[in-house]
Amino acid sequence: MAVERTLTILKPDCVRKNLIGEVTRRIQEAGFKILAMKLTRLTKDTAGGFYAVHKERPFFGELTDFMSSGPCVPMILEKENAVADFRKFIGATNPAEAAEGTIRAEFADSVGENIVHGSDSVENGKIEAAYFFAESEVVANQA
Ligand code: 3AN
Repeated sequence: MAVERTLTILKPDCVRKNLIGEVTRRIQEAGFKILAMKLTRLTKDTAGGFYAVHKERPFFGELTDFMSSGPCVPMILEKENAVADFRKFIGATNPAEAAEGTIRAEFADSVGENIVHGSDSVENGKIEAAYFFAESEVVANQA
């Protein structure tokens, strides 16, 4: 299996619930290496840019309001098979359908406020990582 990178965001609900530490601990314990992370706050416009593929969806306004409602913590993660493994680790988009023991099953309130984002492909992960981080902020060599 190939070593991949994925982009996660600990969303504003994760930050509001004081879960930055707990979720980060679980991410590391599951074997994901953090190559970059920061606390930042999206505006409605920058949230709209990040979720541009969902622009025509009925929940776009709700999604961008929520994602700009407070600080969030984007991270670039690295691991073998990172994209699929991270999506498995966080669980289904709708927490009611998320498998037991996953981040969303345990901590998320709704399909809109679901604690974490995870890239859906290596390709999109690259685009999403570049949305938050300059190359100089990515600590690839941790030896
Ligand atoms: P995922 O983040 O699990 O890949 P997507 O790509 O289907 O899910 O949706 C992007 C984001 O849009 C989700 N993280 C979720 O917070 C939000 N979202 C998806 N469906 C809805 C919905 N029906 N109502 C509100 N927000 C939604």
